[in-house]
Amino acid sequence: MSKRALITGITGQDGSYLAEHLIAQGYQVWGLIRGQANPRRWWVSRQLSEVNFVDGDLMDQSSLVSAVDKIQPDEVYNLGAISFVPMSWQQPELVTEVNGMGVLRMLEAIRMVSGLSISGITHNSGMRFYQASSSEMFGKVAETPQRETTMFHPRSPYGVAKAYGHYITQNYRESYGLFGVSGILFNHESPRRGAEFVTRKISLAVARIKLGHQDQLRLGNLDAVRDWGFAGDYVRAMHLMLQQEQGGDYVIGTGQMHSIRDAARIAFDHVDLNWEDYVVVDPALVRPAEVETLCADSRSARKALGWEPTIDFPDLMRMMVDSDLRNVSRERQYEEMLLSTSW
Ligand code: NAP
Ligand code: G4F
Repeated sequence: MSKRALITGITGQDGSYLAEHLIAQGYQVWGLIRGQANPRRWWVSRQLSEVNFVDGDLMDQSSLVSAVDKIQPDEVYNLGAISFVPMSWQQPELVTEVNGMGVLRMLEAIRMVSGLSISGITHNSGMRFYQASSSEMFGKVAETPQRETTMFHPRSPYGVAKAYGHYITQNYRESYGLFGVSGILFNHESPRRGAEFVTRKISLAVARIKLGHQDQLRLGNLDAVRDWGFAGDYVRAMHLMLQQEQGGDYVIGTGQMHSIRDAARIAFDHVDLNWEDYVVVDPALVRPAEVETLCADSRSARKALGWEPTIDFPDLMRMMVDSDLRNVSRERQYEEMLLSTSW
């Protein structure tokens, strides 16, 4: 019998890489999909025809109970969230509902369906749960690098909601003996990254500028520093965390720090352009409270999981620029075809 996995956030960057990885490991993969006609469902089906879908929303408790009851998953990966940090100042209540309360709702669905109760603590049995915690919880960092025991000081409503999700996962582990894991993942990127995040915003702009579709790139704080890795590497770590003997917390990152300025320089260099000729600082893109630096100390996770990243940041940026050069030139060819067609 193959193992069954339920993934929330299947239409996102990590959901797609994780689904691919689990299918390759022989899993039957189910993706929770929300909305009446989610347009990204089509994209996932085209990329991964083996993925099964079940309707549900992290805002809706009964839909999560139905999904868990129907699938009876061995492993639940809760990746669904509003993941763009600036949105959490614009819609703090919604972000808290999805990213914070959504975790509680998923834990409750697992507890109800698998019959866990306080009086009958059963250790490490039943469904295993992965929560997508975030380095954004460290915020105004108490020490560098950050590890599992570093104090949290979130700087955005997003970070605060993620901290709630993190603690409630720990609490269900301690209260009900649920096999719950929090992966405290540092920034991870890929050609599938949303265009609102800074690395993809840069790679897309570099491709468009190189191919003559754009003439400048507007960015916010160039001095912010992140520990960026490749999403394909990080989903392997998620899976490994659920294969351990017991639940726990794991910090995952590369331990390498780069600034936004470095990211722009690497990407423009790759197409033989000078970043300073194109990047414009736009104060409107600077955040009300910034996370200035992040850097992971993932020694404990590497030792426990036997995990290592395979792609460094300069290669990752170059991979993303190459992919966007292909995307932009395909779009251009399509536009030219449309223009040249006489209907
Ligand atoms: P992403 O690309 O933005 O994907 C987010 C996913 O969440 C989408 O599939 C979206 O589905 C889904 N979602 C949004 N609202 C939902 C709701 N109400 N109910 C159910 N699903 C909902 O994010 P990602 O980069 O893959 O990140 C995955 C998870 O890891 C997120 O929880 C994120 O906060 C966390 N994380 C990410 C990073 C990183 O660097 N990427 C680092 C640390 C933690 P729709 O198609 O329906 O919108
Ligand atoms: O790419 P970002 O938007 O990612 P951010 O805020 O670090 O959040 C990502 O990583 C978190 C893990 O630490 C996840 F939990 C979260 O879901 C998400 O995946 O911004 C990175 C940095 C920030 O300091 C920001 O101020 O880039 C700076 N930045 C400068 N100019 C910009 C821009 N960010 C964006 N998105 N757009 C800009 O123009």
